[in-house]
Amino acid sequence: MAKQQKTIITCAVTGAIHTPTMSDALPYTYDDITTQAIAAADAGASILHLHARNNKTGAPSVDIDDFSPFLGRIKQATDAVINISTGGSLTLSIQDRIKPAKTFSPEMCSMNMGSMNFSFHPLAGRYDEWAFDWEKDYVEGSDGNIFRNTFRDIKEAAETLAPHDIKFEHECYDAGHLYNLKFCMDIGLFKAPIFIQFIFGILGGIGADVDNLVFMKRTADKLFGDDYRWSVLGAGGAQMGLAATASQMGGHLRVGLEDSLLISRGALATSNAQQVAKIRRIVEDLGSQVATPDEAREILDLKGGDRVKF
Ligand code: KMH
Ligand code: ZN
Repeated sequence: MAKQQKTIITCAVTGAIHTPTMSDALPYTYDDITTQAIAAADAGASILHLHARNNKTGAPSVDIDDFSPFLGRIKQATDAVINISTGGSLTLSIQDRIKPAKTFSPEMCSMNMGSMNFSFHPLAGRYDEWAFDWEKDYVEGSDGNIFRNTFRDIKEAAETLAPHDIKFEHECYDAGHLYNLKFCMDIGLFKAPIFIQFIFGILGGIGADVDNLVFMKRTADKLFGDDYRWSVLGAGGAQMGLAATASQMGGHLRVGLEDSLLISRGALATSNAQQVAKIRRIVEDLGSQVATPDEAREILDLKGGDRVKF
């Protein structure tokens, strides 16, 4: 019988969607991002997907100086694969967004596969008071966001980062993004095995249900055959259910406070590690095993933690 593949847990620690008002658990200082990332790795995450934020206000940042204070500390304390976002701040140019990956040459970074509406403005209605000045406008104003990832942007990002031998987490928010990815592979921008993150439940992308997961997986099978590995991210309350379903379907999964602030419907998570521990327990209870960082490196064909620049 074929050996069962282990499940890779990615933890997306802070992101650029949620704001400090929404949860006391959302890490944004350098120290909190460091501590929570290490705890998430200890709990079973073999990949840490990282964004930076302003240390004082929690505003999303792509400033190199906002990454440096935590990248080295996380690397020293864990063996986890570091994945640096090239997505966001969502409204910045691709040139600004890829600077952290270009500077630090991590084992992985995100690569968003299409332009889209990307909004979380409905969240604004839940809060009367905000901890920081920037938050209200940022959240409310996201109804005017275009998350720009044109073919030209993707080409520029891929070509700029190619010398770094970084494995991309291809963020696909809808079926068209899979076709964009196929086109980019056909013109030689990305080589197999590619790693696709199927994303469900972002306002602007495909909805969060199992039917859509099966559809995205079937479409990817058709386009990429054996040339891809895959993982699932469900936004908000869909996070745990879709993650568990993905592991049962032979895929990998992503949790973390970037994607959901909840531990169960209606209850805020106390930390990233709490979400990782929960999904690990579910995966193991259902008879699968979670991958160690080195197993994740093997499954995804990564360059190795000794070839990063931080
Ligand atoms: N926030 C997620 C829905 C990125 O960092 O490039 C997608 C994401 C994008 O993680
Ligand atoms: Zn991200």
